Amino acid sequence: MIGQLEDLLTQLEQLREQAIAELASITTSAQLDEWDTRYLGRNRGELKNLSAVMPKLSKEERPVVGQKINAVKSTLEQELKAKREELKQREMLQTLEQERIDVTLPGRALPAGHMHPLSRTIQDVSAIFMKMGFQIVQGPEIETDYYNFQALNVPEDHPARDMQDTFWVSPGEILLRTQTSPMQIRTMKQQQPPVRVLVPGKVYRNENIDVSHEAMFHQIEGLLIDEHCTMADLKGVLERFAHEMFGPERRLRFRGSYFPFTEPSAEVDISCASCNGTGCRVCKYTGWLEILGSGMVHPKVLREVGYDPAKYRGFAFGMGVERIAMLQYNVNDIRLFSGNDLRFLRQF
Ligand code: 2U9
Repeated sequence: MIGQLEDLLTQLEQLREQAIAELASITTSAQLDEWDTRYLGRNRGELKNLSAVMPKLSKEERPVVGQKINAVKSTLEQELKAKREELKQREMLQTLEQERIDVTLPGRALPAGHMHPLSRTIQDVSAIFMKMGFQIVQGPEIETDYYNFQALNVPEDHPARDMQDTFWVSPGEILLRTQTSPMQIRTMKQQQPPVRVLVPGKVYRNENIDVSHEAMFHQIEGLLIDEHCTMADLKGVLERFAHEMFGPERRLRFRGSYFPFTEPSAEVDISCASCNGTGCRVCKYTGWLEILGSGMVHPKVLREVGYDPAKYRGFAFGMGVERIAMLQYNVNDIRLFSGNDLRFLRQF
């Protein structure tokens, strides 16, 4: 039996050496799992196989072999644990290496857009009037006949209705607003004076399209209502606007005109920047460019919204945003603003 014992212990020692030698060449977790099953596996592992002889051993031999088996097992388990840790570290380093980011590479530029020139003009104009205490308000583009015409002193048989060719949603009732004025009516019906509002927005007119006419365009209208408001206030506010918008050297000219919703009414011209008022092609040799319509709010309009015309006066004005932007940026065709041609838009 002694020879057999020696033999068994040698086999166990060889198993240990062989297992450790193999372990050294293992490079992946999958290989390590295989190694684990092969040597330490509870079912058919090599160590388990050698332990199978235990019952056949004598009482004296059993603890000797048992100790050796336990020693080999514990060594292999320790080695396994160390190897697992080593592989984990190595795999982590590999991942880090593969996923390495070169922070010195130049970034990929995102295509950045910018504000539309009309939006910029609306912002520029709004900023000037906001400094003078005007509030910016916006309202519906689909309106009723009442707010767009009747409340503004444009009755059904009034010739002004021929002046503006309207897009009707339901004829005589619902329409696409031809001006932003219906919003001023809404504002006045909601609050008592003083009123100081600026209303930018889209308006619609059934026009023949050409370099200076579109069926959809933008307007900015302003309204101020207070006690003791006069035409001098109107002139002062519009002059201040023109000087901030186009430069302090520009001169203004007020020409008598007619609108149903204002009385008296005036059209406002600005001295031509190209020739400084001496006359050139830009101003058609007049020295002046029309930029605004304006006037004192008609008493009928004040009465319609419930204001007492004996107590309150007001002035109003309106401008076409495209027209202002064309003067501002020297654009010669209104259709460019809604054409969405990037070659045009990128110039702003
Ligand atoms: C209320 C009372 C009066 C607004 C006004 C104009 C004169 C005007 C045109 C400019 C160029 C329209 O875009 S355009 O074609 N506008 O000339 N607009 S006074 O008057 C109002 C508005 C609201 C309650």
